[in-house]
Amino acid sequence: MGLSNLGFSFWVIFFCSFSLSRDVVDASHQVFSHLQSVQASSVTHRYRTGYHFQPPKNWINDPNGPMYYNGIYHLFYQYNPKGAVWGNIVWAHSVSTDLINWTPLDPAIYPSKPFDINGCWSGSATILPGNIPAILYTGIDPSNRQVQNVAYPKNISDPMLREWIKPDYNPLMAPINGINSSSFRDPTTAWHGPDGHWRVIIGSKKRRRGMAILYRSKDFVHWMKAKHPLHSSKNTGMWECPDLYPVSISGRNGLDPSTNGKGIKHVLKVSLDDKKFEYYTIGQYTFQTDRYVPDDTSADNSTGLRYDYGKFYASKTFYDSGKNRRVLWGWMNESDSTISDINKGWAGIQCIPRQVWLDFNGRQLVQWPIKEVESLRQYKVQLQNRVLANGDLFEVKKITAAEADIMVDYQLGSLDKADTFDPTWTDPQVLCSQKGANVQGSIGPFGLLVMASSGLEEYSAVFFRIFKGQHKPVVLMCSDQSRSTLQPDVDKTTYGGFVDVDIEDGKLSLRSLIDHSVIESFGAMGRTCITARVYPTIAIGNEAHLYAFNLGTETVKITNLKAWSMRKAKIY
Ligand code: DQQ
Repeated sequence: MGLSNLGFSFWVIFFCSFSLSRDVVDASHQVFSHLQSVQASSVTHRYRTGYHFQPPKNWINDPNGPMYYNGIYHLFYQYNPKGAVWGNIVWAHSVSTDLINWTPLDPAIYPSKPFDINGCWSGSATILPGNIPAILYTGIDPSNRQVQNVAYPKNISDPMLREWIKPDYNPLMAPINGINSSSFRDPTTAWHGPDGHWRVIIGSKKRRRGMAILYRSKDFVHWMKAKHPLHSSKNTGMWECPDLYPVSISGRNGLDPSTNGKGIKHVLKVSLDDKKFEYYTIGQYTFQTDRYVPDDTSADNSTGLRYDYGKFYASKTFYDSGKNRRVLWGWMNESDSTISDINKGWAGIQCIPRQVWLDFNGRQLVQWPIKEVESLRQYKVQLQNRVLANGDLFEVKKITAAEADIMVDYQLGSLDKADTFDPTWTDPQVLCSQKGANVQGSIGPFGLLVMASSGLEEYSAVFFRIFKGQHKPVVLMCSDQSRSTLQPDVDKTTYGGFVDVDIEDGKLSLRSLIDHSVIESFGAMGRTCITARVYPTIAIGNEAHLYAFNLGTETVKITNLKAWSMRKAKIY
């Protein structure tokens, strides 16, 4: 089926000869004032994506105000119209009917009034009664205070909602009564309670305590700060882009933000400004007290659950009433240097939107790329029942390996043979860094080498290791970028996450969406997700290859492998 064996010795020589490099994860958007308006002289296409969302040029960060309105999806995002580093931020705007192909429009919200003259930062959309969309966003005022504003479509009968107006009664919320004016931002979608009052939370902190400040309103115009935050957690630092939403304890359907009651849990996600990653908890939100209490199965700090254990930040969900699902967007920053971004003329992409729902065990979320992405699948290769012994490697041929969707189902042998898990191994990222793709184990490492050069001088490895835990097998998923490029000036951090899945039957799966400089991977049908950005120098375009491998001493079987070449999406 278009697959052939590469010799074991060849593979081992290259695979075992690399050393790990662990760079520091960069800041989400550092301020380079002198570079903010440096125009891109030209746009380099080399690492541009084929089907992940990105504009033709310049810097992008957080997805803002995603919504489904009258049959059209709207995506706004933080955008610098003047250059490829963060600055001059406006809300760029694109529309779509399938969340995959997009039509760009003019920026919807940009600095023009005293309450946002120094910046239009992140926020969310709420559909008000009467089917009126409203956007709440953070404005930066003339004193550089962060304030919360509202904007409405100028013409509700324009299906594209091109123009937005900002009422003069803005700002709705100002940092008074002890709120830190530089740590008060990113309003969520509002929801209303049985008392008919609206609620919204704003990200903030008090000293090192991260918090979600709660406001209430009867009319969406006058807002009152509640006495206590909806939730806070010590030593977590500033909470950016909070997101609170209900999930059903049974089934995958999404819920309107105001749903609560029996059979419903809530999710609170926060983006940690200090760490540049996010965590979420599953918990109970009580309308009557307006308090959110995480379940004791969810760690409420930076060791907690993550949507994605790789490059993924400032995410936001919305309820897609058209398809009755909850959809997650996240920003994927670059892993190269600022100077490379200026030379490329662009920086930042958005993830493939993911449907999210509560796992049947109630302990975590499950995420899966929205079905619509499958419309881009073209040529397919498939193979079944392929056994991989220790050191085996084979190439998945005939597809465009730089623009692909690949799904692999594994059948493992006896789990008794697994190496013993040391309970002091609490940090999966450290474990993946210490036990990279070249470190032999019993069950694993096995997985995929993606964006690989034919001589394996360059590749990224997405793989699993299985350990014998005290009560059940421990599954570790890693994305190892240490050999992803010959370029020195790139963050090659190895990422990792544990996978909370029952594998007593020996079944495990991996899916990767590969798109030139992106590897978005989903372990165990979306129970653990890891995204990496890579910049190969050899494994580019047709020189990129895809391999399946096993370096564990135990044999693993690929029961089913499907891989598709992906078509480019129409994005601009
Ligand atoms: N990005 C926005 C802020 C937000 C941060 C500014 C998160 O509103 O807190 O571009 O990446």
